[in-house]
Amino acid sequence: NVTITINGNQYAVPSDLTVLEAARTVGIDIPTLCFLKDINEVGACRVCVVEVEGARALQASCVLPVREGMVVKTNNQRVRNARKTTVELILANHNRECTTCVRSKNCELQSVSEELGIRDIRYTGAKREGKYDNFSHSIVRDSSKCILCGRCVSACKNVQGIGILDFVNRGFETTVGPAFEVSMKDAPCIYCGQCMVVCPVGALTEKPAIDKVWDALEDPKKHVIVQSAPAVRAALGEEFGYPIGTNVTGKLASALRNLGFDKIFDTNWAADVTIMEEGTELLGRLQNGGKLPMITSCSPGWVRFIEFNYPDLLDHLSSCKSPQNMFGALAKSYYAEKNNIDPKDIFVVSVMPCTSKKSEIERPELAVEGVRDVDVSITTRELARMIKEARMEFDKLEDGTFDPFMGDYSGAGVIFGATGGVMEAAIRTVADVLTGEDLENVDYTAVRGVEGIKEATVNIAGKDIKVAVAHNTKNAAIILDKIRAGEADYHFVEIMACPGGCVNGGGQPIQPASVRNVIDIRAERAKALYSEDAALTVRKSHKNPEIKRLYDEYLGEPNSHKAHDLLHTHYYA
Ligand code: HC1
Ligand code: SF4
Repeated sequence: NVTITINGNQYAVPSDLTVLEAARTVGIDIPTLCFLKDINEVGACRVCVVEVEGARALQASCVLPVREGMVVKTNNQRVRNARKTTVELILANHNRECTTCVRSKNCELQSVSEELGIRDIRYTGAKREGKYDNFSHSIVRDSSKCILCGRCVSACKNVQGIGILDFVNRGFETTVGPAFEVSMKDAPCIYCGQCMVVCPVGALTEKPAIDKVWDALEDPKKHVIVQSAPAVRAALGEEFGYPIGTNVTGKLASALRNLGFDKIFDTNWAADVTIMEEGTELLGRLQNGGKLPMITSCSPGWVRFIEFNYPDLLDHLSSCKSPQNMFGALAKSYYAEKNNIDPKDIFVVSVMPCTSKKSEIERPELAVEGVRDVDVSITTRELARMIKEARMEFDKLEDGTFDPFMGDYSGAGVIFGATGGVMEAAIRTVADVLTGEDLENVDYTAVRGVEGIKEATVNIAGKDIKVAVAHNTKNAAIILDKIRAGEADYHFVEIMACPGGCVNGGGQPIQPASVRNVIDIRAERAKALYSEDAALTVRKSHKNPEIKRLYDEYLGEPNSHKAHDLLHTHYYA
């Protein structure tokens, strides 16, 4: 410990803290804008300045280590004025269309201005001209709102190991964007959206698609079906004041029903289908000397990453479409046929924790005989906006259920949304198939948790199956380098593009730095899924009666000819 004086009072604090952290441990908050723990610790915005005895200039507290005997003032006139000046200068150069900004009420610049009591802006002058780029299917970049905090740059470069975004131009013209400010559509961006969820303002947002959903719901000719992804229910509640990690499956179903969809189905159901197809593909590769390790293909950001960066390894990817697209393909074939509806009249909406899914649905090779699988994909955040627009009181909704036929799911389908979940779900089924038994233990905890890379050996029917799980693309690259070098002896690998898997996807509710700095939102949201899994009676995909029916009455066997036509795909180098 060291002794430090903050605002005239002495405290003993751990010696490895910064002044910012030390102050917070004793109940004194210092405002920040650019700081994001472990991701962006650069002291760039200077909103967190403090006065330190003996130092002439004010110091950025987020990067200033505590020292024995240090005397700090966090709240005198000089400090307050400096912070106000800094924020006013940012505001003077900011496109302040707050009332119509998608981040209004969830904007850290807005909060900090309010907390500092800024009522007018003393600076006027030229504003940097902004670039507005909405050409991709996933991301909108509006540099007129960028405050140059660098969080997105760090998330893309240091967390994801990609580096699409960086500071470009100089001086007054400095901005953040892809090299040469090309469109995000033309950069090798994987659309993971990890830059968006750390953006404190409205400079990076998802490409909105709500209007297309409202239009479809109004169209009497359309039969509108909604599916929602496993991870949505683990985070949607945050938009309505629930604590992080609350599972809101029942309210989600009721909200979707109130919005007027014709059928409320579940991507979890399609996750069970994926396990049948992918598990069978794995068994086939193991038995017939196919390409190993086989790697999961459900995370579209991850698929883009391998296509851009490791095209020589594409034959390791499972040929399975993602659950999102399997669902769409089956809605427009199996469901259409059983209910005598023309597939052309069916409109499939997906609610996803993901921004890359918006681009995935546009991949032409995923269409079946010219009919696309999914018509519109919206994020968890966009669904929350629809619920608010419809003026539902979310917390007062009764717990509802999804519709039968494509809405019942196993616990295996639920855990897809957390890193390691697809692997665990697959092992549950593969183990039963290989042993010919109904194994009682279904908890493969070695592949759970937020460690970057997890490895395990599972002994099934006397055979050792070696597996690995990686989340975020920086960790994915480590595994791929091993495979490329011939140093990996895994049989099966799960990769998710986002840190923590889909629960922390780029389309999930945005938590400010003040929350992200103290709570591991990945772990909390994952718990919401593992507890739902544990509470279900059916926890293996192949035991789901609706899945048995799908194969008995429609597809025949997993990996059958029909299954291949509808549920499998190929990739591009
Ligand atoms: Fe995911 Fe998946 S788990 S990719 O994270 O395989 O987005 O939730 O829907 O498709 O099921 C996302 C989540 C999601 C697919 C499934
Ligand atoms: Fe980087 Fe992902 Fe953002 Fe693209 S979407 S710029 S890859 S963080």
